[in-house]
Amino acid sequence: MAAALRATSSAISRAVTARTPPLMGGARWSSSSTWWGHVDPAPKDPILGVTEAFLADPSPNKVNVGVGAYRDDDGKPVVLNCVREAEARIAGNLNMEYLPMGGSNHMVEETLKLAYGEDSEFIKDKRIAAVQALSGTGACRLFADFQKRYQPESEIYIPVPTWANHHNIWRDANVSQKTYHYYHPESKGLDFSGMMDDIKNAPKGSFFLLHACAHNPTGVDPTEEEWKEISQLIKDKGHFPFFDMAYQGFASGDPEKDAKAIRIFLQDGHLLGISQSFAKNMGLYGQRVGCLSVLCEDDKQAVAVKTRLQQIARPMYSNPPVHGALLVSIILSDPDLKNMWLKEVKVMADRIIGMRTALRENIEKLGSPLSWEHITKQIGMFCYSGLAPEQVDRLTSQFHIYLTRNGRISMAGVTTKNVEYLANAIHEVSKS
Ligand code: IK2
Repeated sequence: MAAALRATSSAISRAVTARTPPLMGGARWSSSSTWWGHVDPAPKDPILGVTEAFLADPSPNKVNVGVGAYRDDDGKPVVLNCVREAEARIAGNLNMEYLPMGGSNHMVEETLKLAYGEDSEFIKDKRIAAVQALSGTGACRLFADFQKRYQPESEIYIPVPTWANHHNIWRDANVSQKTYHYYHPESKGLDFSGMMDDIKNAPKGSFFLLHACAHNPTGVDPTEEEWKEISQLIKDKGHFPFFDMAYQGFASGDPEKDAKAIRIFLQDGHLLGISQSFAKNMGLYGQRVGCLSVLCEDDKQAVAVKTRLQQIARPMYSNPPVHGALLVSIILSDPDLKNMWLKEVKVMADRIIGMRTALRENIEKLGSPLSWEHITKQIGMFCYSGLAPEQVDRLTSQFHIYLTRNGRISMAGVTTKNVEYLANAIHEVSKS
């Protein structure tokens, strides 16, 4: 028995040694080296680093329009009333058991209705492989890993610009990346012809990452007509559309309207993937609730894909967290709570739309000769101001206003109290 155990343990040890990679940078361990001496500090995250700098600034005038997290008109984080109500309902009634690897089936079922439509034939026909994910980031990452595993030669086409983390996600999943034209700096709108050319010229069967609504960072979305043309061309070229929908409800105030692009693609008969997040539209940022879905050819394929998604999740985090998923499933399945949620989403979207008008009017009132029309034309949480990195630096050093260096202003951080100050600072740095 002891000999058998010894043999097993040395076999395990040999197997582990064989899998252990050499140390980074070509260095191998020696008695004089340290384990982590070759590790350099990572560069600051371009978005989260802004919040760190804001927090460290003692100025009483400081303004944070960096991170895309909703604030009320007093600049305070918001917990929605529907969420408070759902929390009250579950208080004391819960055990803390693990969810299955694919998360809460109830939450996933309700979430799919938001993206695919309440009466979607694809839901009825069980053609959608879907799992709960660690918010939108986790859904994108799970998909990227799935793509690498089952379409290992494929590339992902990412818009320029995009949410900076998209690049990290597909890079870490080892999927090679290409870009497509999206934003037109002169018009501060969509570069539709550039985008169409890139879709046309991409090798057949490429993957395209599309922002379903409220594009981050530009706030520029294609019109319905443009989406129809994009969908048709992606279909003709045999590409795979993957929608990142982190802001459903935040563009128009109505989650149904904001799903328009996806519905057009569904009508056109695409097979597609969708990442959904409840960070913004339900204010569940830190709860990390989201969903990854892949529309398949039939129910059998959907089962296979779902089990593979679960298999990818298992060694990373086993199963997703339960609390936020419960809140989402309670809110979406109770008609009163759902109505309350829809109203609250609209309040958030409308406050942002109101702040766009106020910011533009305040800058124009100061006599700026530049055009600021794009502030009110763009939609969603962000305004892509067109300010250059040096102008952003001045906003921060002179006025204690914090934003990403690409000139993106999170409109969620603009309030009736700071809008005049912000407008004045933007006018000052854009004058010369
Ligand atoms: N996809 C997009 C396009 C996003 O904008 C986000 C959230 N970004 O918010 C931070 C910021 O840009 O200031 C996500 C996905 C992922 O969000 P989450 O993982 O929180 O659901």
